[in-house]
Amino acid sequence: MTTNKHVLSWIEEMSSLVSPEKIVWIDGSEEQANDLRAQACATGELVALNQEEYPNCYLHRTAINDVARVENRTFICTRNKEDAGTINHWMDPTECYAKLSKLYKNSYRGKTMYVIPYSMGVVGSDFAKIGIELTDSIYVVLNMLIMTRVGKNVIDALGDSADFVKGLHAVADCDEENRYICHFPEDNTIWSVNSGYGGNVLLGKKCFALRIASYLGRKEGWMAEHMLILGLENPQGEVQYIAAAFPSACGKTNLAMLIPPEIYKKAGYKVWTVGDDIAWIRVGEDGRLYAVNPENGFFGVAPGTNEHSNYNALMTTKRDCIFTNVCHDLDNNTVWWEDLNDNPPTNALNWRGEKWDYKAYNKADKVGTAGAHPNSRFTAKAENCPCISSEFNSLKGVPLTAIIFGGRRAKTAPLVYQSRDWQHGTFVGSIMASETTAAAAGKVGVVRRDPMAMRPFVGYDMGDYFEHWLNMGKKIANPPKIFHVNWFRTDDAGHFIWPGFGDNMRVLMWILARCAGEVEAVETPIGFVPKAEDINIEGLADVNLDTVRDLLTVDKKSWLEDVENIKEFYAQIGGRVPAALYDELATLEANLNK
Ligand code: OXD
Ligand code: MN
Repeated sequence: MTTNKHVLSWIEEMSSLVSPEKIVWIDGSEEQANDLRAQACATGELVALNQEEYPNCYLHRTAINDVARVENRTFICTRNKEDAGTINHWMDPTECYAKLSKLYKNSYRGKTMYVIPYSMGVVGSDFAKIGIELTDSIYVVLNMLIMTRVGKNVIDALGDSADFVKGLHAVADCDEENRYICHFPEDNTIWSVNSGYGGNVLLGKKCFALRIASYLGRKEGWMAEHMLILGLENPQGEVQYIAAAFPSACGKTNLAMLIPPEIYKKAGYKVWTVGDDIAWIRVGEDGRLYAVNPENGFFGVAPGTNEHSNYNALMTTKRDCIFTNVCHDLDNNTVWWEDLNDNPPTNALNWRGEKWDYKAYNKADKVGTAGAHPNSRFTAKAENCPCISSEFNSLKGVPLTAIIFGGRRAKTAPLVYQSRDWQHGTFVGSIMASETTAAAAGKVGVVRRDPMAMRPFVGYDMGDYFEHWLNMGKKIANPPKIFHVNWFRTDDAGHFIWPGFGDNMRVLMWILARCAGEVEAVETPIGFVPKAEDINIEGLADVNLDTVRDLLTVDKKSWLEDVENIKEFYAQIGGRVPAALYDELATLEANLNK
């Protein structure tokens, strides 16, 4: 497929380590993909679903001990420990290569090495970056074919260059004790071993498009962010683009694909999806920020996805889709997950592949009793999404009018507030906090600080990352305005107050009105909040003006508690937190004490 000597010698070196029986290049063709699907079905790695209802759709189950990203086994391996920062786990690169080499040794014996040349971003655009993943898993190949742009044109675009990310993956024994997801940003290299779960093994996604890319972005003057991108079209046909960062499983895919409430739909508003997880952002010639989604598909959380919460995502999964760890309805040979509908299958296998009794389902023990694992996924093609943006394949990206940060806070953060400027907006991003979810292994429901939703994904020191944000601000003549939202405030009984989902558009409309200078706001110690009457609640049954007032309150006491927590967090990040952010923290504290 190539004569590129950098590529060939690296493959040679890796294959002498892992000892495959043979090497197969993935060319992106439908014939080859069909062949691989047939092989995977023959071995049970995939189950072909009812092809009438779900054409070209398959089910896969991972190992039971391998169902989520593993942050405690994810390492940034820079030569100087300080460059990885205190938030990341660090290993010395020489030590790490040696340690993992032992685990890789002969791990492909009797297996095929698949070589996947892929591009993050449209091949040939200024944004695009190339990677090659070596893997022993057909499941990984088939997922990469959906999530990235794969094939000969990628290798042609690479030419003789050595500028590609080298990814080595082995499911090996899937041994939890020896599972490692290691990044060597200084070598453009990713090594992942003993896992078969998406976030750990689809190396183009979190590993490359966030951890390695954030490192490259700092070096080269651009940004790699954990953000969805959506376009909001008004009745005149003008589209404004918004990028938004939320921690894992806070509804990024739902927001990216939202269906406007009736009042807006009738008036002719539309929402278009550019991306649901990752944004690569550069400064354009006009001094605005331009964003692309470097992925080519969606790796979405299945449970909770239904006709009402995310009709567009559901439609996207109806063809050419790989489902992972969902419930298998044996009567219809289809799939099911919690909250898909009220008709759980009575003759089904759960995510572990065991006979499942839907009556035993207990919300408090989802992992134990649910039909689908709470972090079960669909891998679906972006082109199958009914609301995919016409700019999805744009070479220059879409201009950003607003950036939104959000978290899952039961009490502190109001429904929405606007930062005063880029520096303050960077501060607002740096203090983001949320409750942990099932997307990463570990405890669920604990509040943790998650700056820009990038805590698990920055490939270098977090303080340096903040500095990079501030430096980018200096290069943007027309910066987007920065906001913070919280859809998850609860009442004293623990119920969500704001309806969320499509109704979040009402908040987006205020945000765009602010960006256009069309609406006033109230200055508070934390930034600008809306006047309650400026959030359009027409047609909402359970929300009145008092509810909105309540959602917009800034409780000084809980914010002052937060300030103490932020101080601790900044101290934990260490000496590289920029002075400008400490100034913002001091201003916040002084404002709250006024
Ligand atoms: C994801 C995540 O899978 O953030 O997108 O965990
Ligand atoms: Mn994500």
